[in-house]
Amino acid sequence: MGSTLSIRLRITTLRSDLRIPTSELDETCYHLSMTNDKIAQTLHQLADLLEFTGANAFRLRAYRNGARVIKDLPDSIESMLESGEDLTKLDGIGKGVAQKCKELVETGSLSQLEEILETVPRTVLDLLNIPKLGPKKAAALFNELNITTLEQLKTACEAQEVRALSGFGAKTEEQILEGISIAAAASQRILWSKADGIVQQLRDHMSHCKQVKQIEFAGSYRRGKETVGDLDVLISSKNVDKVMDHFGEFEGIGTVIVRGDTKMSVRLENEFQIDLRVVPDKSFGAALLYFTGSKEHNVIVRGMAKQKGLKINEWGVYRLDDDEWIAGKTEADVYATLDLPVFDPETREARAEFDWAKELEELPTLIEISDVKGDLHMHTTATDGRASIEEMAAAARERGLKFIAITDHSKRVAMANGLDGDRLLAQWKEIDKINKNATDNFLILKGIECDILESGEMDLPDEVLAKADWVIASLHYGQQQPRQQITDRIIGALENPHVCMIAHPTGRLLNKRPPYDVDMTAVFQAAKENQKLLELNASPLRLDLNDVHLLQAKHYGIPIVINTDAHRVKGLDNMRFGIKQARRGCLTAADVANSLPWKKMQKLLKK
Ligand code: DGT
Ligand code: CA
Ligand code: CA
Ligand code: ZN
Repeated sequence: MGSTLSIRLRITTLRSDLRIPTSELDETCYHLSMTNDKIAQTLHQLADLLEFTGANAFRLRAYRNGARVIKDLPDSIESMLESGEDLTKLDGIGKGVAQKCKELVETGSLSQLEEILETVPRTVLDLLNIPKLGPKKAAALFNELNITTLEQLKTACEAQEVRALSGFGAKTEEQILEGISIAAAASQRILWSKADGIVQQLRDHMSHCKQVKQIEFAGSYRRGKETVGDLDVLISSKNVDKVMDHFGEFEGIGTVIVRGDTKMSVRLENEFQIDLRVVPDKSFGAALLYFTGSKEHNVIVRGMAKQKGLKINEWGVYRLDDDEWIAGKTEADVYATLDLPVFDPETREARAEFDWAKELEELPTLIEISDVKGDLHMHTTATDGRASIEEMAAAARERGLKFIAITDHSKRVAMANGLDGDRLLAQWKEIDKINKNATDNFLILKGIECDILESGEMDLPDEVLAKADWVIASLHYGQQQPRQQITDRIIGALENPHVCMIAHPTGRLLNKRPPYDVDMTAVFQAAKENQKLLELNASPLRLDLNDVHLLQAKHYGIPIVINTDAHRVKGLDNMRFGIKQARRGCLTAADVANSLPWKKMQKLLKK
């Protein structure tokens, strides 16, 4: 461990010397770097595909563990290899994984992966998106029934062929059928965080094209929707051809669907679609407004234009009587013709924004990441986290936070080594000690993420919870219970005097698991009555509460706490996804409890 740490430190200092400003890179020799995330993703994909070939489990585990380690590394594999570091010195990286990393960095691909893809089509990976269908079962479907797509699987289930396989049954077949629609949706819409990764790469790629005057990423991505169906890229330029040529060279493009005079659509190798529009500079604002949407927002904008004797489309604003172009260069110009302010893209859903414009002097200032002072949900090595209390605290300080709460799991979550009362009290002693030794005002709260048991009781006794600074209640088990039972469990937790907040209140996992059946109106009422807080979990997989619930909670006057639920140091960076979602819920800093210092935040609670 000691040696790993010293290597990491040395490389960090090395790297800053090595770093070359992107602008200095020659366009022709420039290629997208092989990021740690991309390496990890490729290793995962290799392991997943190997499953279908019946490769031995030990190797698969090595690739998956390696991928996890690489995702957590503070330094890039690429620069480590560049400076001749031996990757196998890192914990959890063996010869095989190190070799794969080298091949990926040097060639941009893996020959083994290419080989497998000749016999196993990539579409089988969609099967892995079916909830409760593990890799082993997915492989059996492929090997024994030759199923390679979700559609084929649906047909086979309907013909009752699946239940005949060993290890399957009528019940499994039913669950698979139910899960297929979730998996189908998952292969169509990607998480915002993933879209954001593509956006950064594409922005970088297009920055090397001199003909690009302005570039913006519109559509649901710009509105910050939690999942994105396709990406809408908008560019202003005088040279459409050169821009489209350069766009066509973006790494990862599988097929060009169409290329016209102003529009070009491509599909990436993973099927994700990108639409590009190239417009003249004087239309950029009009096009940006148009392609940002939402459709509902645009409908109202067009209606207002008509009433003023104007017409709006992606090219500009025109007078209806003589068809004269009057505006279009910026969004502000276009909105101004309707006496409207420039709405934050996250609010353009035709929900509250037009009322605000009518009733308020100024639009509300939505919450920003710099408003956040504390993060009140995170895990450590005591349970399923990967960093110690002190490491999490140091990382939170680096990110400008003033306080955090350590909230490891309670004992019911046995697979995460959840804490019983004794271990928890021991952890709190340690926190007291760390706080005492701190030389700044940074505060670590003694917290717990306590499970709401299937019976409705709390997983830890009241006398333990009473000693906490901060108690989160979560419902991880019994999520299939009927609506009333789940609602009662959550309300029961809200009525417990020691509970401060309900975490991820609807339990959804985007593209993976629908929310549990819960009466949110009853939950809001109980939270209000008991003066409790509700979480906006910032994990890009959860984003729970959703935008509509956030706006409802705001109307009830329930303070929201935006937390990362970090299980590793880097997880703290997920705060920005929570902020996006909060803005979609039209929250201002005043609506968000952890924009207050802890002393003031505490006063929001009855306790
Ligand atoms: P997505 O891609 O499903 O996540 O959602 P959006 O909102 O990005 O939808 P998309 O890609 O179909 O279109 C991007 C924006 O372009 C949309 O928000 C509004 C605008 N737009 C697209 N098609 C139409 C249309 O037929 N009428 C109007 N008024 N606007 C449209
Ligand atoms: Ca879109
Ligand atoms: Ca589109
Ligand atoms: Zn948690």
